[in-house]
Amino acid sequence: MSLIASDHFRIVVGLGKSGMSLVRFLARQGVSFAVADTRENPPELATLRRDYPQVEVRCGELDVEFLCRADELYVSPGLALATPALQAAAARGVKLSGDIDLFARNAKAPIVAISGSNAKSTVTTLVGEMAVAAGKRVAVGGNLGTPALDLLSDDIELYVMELSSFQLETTNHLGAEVATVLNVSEDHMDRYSGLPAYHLAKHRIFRGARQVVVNRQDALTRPLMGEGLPCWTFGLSAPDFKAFGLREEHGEKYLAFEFQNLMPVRELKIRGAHNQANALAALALGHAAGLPFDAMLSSLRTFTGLEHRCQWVRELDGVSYYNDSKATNVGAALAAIDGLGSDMDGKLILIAGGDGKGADFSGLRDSVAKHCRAVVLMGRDADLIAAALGDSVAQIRVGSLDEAVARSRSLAYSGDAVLLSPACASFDMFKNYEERGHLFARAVEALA
Ligand code: LK2
Repeated sequence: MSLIASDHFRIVVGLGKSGMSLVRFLARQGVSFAVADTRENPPELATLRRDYPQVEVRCGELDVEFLCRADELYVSPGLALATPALQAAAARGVKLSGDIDLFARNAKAPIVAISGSNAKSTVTTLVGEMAVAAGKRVAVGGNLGTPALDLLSDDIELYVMELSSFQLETTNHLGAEVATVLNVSEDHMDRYSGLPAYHLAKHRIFRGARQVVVNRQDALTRPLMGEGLPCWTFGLSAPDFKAFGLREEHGEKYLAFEFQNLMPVRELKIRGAHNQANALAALALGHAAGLPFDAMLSSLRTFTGLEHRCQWVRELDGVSYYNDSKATNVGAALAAIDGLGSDMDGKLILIAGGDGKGADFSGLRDSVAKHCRAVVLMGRDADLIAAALGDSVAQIRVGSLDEAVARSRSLAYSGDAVLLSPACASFDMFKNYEERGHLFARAVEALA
């Protein structure tokens, strides 16, 4: 059965990972479509030509006349919707949509939908593991791992989806069983006119949702619409009805639901207040999706965290090295600096910098002053960070990640930690944050 009428014509705009998943899906459905990309040599071009030689591909500047041959464009999250050619096509009646829209139209099992400025991969992975522990046939992906359309299968019982604001911008209807925006802090100011526009994009996740999960400590996570939907909350305060939180009893801190203690916080392997909030968010989502507490708690006991997310790499001369390359915005770097900084006796040597995407770095100042011995800056926006930090901390400028690691080592005392938490995207110097994290770990492991 196809939900796509066959007399329609579609164009996949952007041939990256999700673009290629769109191609596979549309080809499977047997509908007619073409592909366009702004780049002369998009990453998946060779794969497309090999596996789908009959599909028409247009590379280079987008041609409005060509786009207007389609009824619907599936736009890559890497391409701004404000792109003039896309807006021109939309003005002439072409529908702008994306892979998540198509996924939602074709998914036959409930969807747990997770967005937020930070921690979405951690919470998505946790909920996925909770579902596995509960014996569900679960598919996990979206913005992390496998593209949404590649997850679709008739025997799946639950979809756990990480969704970025760029993916949500092109999502007209989702219909999740439960949806959440974990937190909202500034990011992607190179693609949005300001925080309100970014906030609005994220809130599209609530379209058609049957239940919502809200962060009690962040008012921007409350749905802008959908008044009256069943609402579960999480936060670090003691929980009331329909709420997950922390409760202290006889000197022991517990993860708790309503008036019931679930598990001592010390049994978590992931550290820091932000990770306790992540665990509570995962419990709230899992509970809303019908997962039993025993399975969810056993997953929380074993989860050790994600690669590139405040990941311990090595200890040398009494100094620990942490890879937090996934911190691509100020909020994420703050969570790492505060989380790690308040959990140790020594000080941090922070390695930061890269493509700041138009961010205001002044939010880093107080935490850096409190927890850092020095800051080692690199990348395109090193100057902006330096100016925002002012004379609150010692600063060093470097030209490469290897140099950053070497200089950090010479600055650190026994008991300190070296933390790569850039508060920036990596695209000015690396393929992506994963490559940046791997090269950091390699440089650290090479220290003699
Ligand atoms: O902004 S993104 O969602 N992700 C980066 C960030 O959060 O800053 C990750 C940064 C890093 O260092 O790895 C994002 C940026 C560019 C993208 C994208 C998502 C480009 C893309 C797809 C998704 O495809 C390019 C095709 C364009 C036609």
